[in-house]
Amino acid sequence: MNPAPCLRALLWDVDGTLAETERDGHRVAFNLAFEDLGVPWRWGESHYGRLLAVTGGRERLLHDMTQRADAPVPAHEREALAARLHERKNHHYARLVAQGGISLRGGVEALLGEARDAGLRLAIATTTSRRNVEALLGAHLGPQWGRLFDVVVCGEDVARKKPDPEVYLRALQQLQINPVQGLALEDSPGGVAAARAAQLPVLVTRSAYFERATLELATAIGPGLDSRRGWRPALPDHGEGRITLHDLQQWHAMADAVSQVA
Ligand code: XBP
Ligand code: MG
Repeated sequence: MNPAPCLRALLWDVDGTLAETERDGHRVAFNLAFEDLGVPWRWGESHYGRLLAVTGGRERLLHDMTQRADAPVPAHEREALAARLHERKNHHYARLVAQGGISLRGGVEALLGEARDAGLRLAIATTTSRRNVEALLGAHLGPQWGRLFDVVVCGEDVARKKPDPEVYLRALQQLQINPVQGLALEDSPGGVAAARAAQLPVLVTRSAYFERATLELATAIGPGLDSRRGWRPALPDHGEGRITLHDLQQWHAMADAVSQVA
């Protein structure tokens, strides 16, 4: 049997994984954009949860329009309205984030720092717009946040968003590693599907909107990086505190054992 490949890179999803951005961030910002443009639609919390099955904010708007009798009928008018709403939404989202409205999830910053100090490479692999990533990470990690990440692949960089694997395949290509040397961190079924389709092992931190979602293909799944409790597979020791790089390395080695058996 080949020795287990060592973990060389962490590939981070953004929305739901780095931060709980959807309910109190993007959703609120979409509603402010509707208001700005005099559009009578408002997205409630549970309606927005259903809309998250569609990745990409512009795509989500277009999908919602297919269910609304008062949406413009010609396709080019829908596209134009979606583009204007999306631009306004991202403006409001950046403002909300800059005002401190959305924090990073517990354990995220510590694990990023620990991984970086240990010489791992870090990537962002998200279907959200680059502007939103800049707003979120700039607000929490400072203007030099980009130095922490070797690779940043966003929604604009791909032709097909998650669950398509393109965002992960691009990130792997830029990192110049094999998928078995990486570990994706995700929160949603679409994100897990994208990572797995790129042959990446994936760790899931459950987020508010995907608390009960079926996420069978995950290497490990738990409530968040801030606690070592409640994870599957269970960690061999049940020490207190946050999830550490050592924990990730243990799960990563198990993922490899599983894929070698399969
Ligand atoms: C989440 C998404 C995004 C955000 C909104 O991506 O699907 O569409 O909801 O951002 P991920 P945009 O979990 O991969 O980070 O409006 O910029 O699309
Ligand atoms: Mg996500």
